[in-house]
Amino acid sequence: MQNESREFKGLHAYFAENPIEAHRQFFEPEPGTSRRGFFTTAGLAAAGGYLGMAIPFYANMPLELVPAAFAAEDLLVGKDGLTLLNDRPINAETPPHLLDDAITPTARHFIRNNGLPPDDISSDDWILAVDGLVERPMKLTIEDLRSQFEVVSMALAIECGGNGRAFFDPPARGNQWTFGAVGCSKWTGVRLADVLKKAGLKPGVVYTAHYGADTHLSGKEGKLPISRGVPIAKALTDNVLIAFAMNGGPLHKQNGAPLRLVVPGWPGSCSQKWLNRIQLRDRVHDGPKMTGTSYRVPRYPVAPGDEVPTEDFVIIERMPVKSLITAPASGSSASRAVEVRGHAWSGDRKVAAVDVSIDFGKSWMAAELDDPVDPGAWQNWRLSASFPEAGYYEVWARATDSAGEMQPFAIDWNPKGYLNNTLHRVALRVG
Ligand SMILES: Nc1nc2c(c(=O)[nH]1)N[C@H]1C(S)=C(S)[C@@H](COP(=O)(O)O)O[C@H]1N2
Ligand SMILES: [Mo]
Repeated sequence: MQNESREFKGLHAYFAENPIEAHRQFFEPEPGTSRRGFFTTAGLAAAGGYLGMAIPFYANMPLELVPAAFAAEDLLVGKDGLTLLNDRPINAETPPHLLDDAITPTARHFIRNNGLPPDDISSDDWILAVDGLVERPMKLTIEDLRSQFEVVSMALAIECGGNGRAFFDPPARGNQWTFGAVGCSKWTGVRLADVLKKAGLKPGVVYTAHYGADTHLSGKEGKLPISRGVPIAKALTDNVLIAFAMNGGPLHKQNGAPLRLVVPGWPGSCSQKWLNRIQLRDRVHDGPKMTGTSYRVPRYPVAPGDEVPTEDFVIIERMPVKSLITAPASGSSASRAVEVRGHAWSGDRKVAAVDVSIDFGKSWMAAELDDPVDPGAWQNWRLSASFPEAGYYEVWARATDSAGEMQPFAIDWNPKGYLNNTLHRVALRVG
């Protein structure tokens, strides 16, 4: 197996497909040496940072054994209960009932990586460059950010543009996110707007370009996994943060430590992790995953399965209105009286109402809905539901935003499986 074909494949998928070949690649002694264990030339490239040491009893390993160190728990250190969707790059979502907290704990914030996180994430010598169409290009340490700008803490929601992709039919390629590629942690950092104002915008600035220190799966020098940007007006909104802390502690390594952007309400891909450069441009940014069909949808409605010419795709900006039921857990049993709870959000807008149905949408009850704790945070809601008799029920939630936009019942299909804001249904056994 060539490196090329392994490029976009997780280790588990690789072992599952061809265990004997995978084992040979990883564990056979390098030809012409007596060296045993992990570091064959080919195995080294593939093993990357997974294990990082030799296996002295290599010779005893059954041929098809996948080392237990490759289990999900070891890839998801510091995370609690996330479902691993891919191990190379690491992608993991949070089951809805584990998103019940008003503010998402760091251990429950989902992970969406396009490449490999950098190894060196020490915050002391981290540098953020601000350049392009600015009067005063800057190179800032995290200490500079802390000392030269107002430090703010805000709860801000991040949702991946592909959240809900798993429910598209015909299916869309990519991570099969169900509900949990969303989170609302409390982020601490400085406003991007303040940093850009200090740098001084030159006339003609149209768009930002964000760069991070993660590396491409191919290992090719200088090849970026992702570099996206936002229109300058969005960048100057005062809830767009350059964050160096999360929920009062450090950023998690997989969530961009030591520095990231948080652009609430827009596809998560705008929120560059391991942030080391912001460039201002006189045109729409054209970095990897900014062009073609990435994070774009057809500019007109299409029927499921339609082919759409690439030039008819437009960049996704705000995320649509959506809600999540975090209690009760789907598939659980409950008594006749239950508190139904969850969150709702609508990019750049407020949610005006969340309605809940327990009778398959025949009637709806208005949930109690909190204001966002900060502009850009999701809104928490709750409702006491009582069920007339024992049996199978579904609890449905449907949010409506300040512009009257309401979650649809059926999926609005698009080729890449973005923006699925279909209402959330939870199965419940009332006993
Ligand atoms: N440098 C970098 N930034 C990135 C990504 C990435 O792969 N590399 N993924 C983006 C995508 S697609 C999403 S949805 C969010 C997810 O943030 P999280 O992993 O902290 O939940 O990070 C964004 N920022
Ligand atoms: Mo994403």
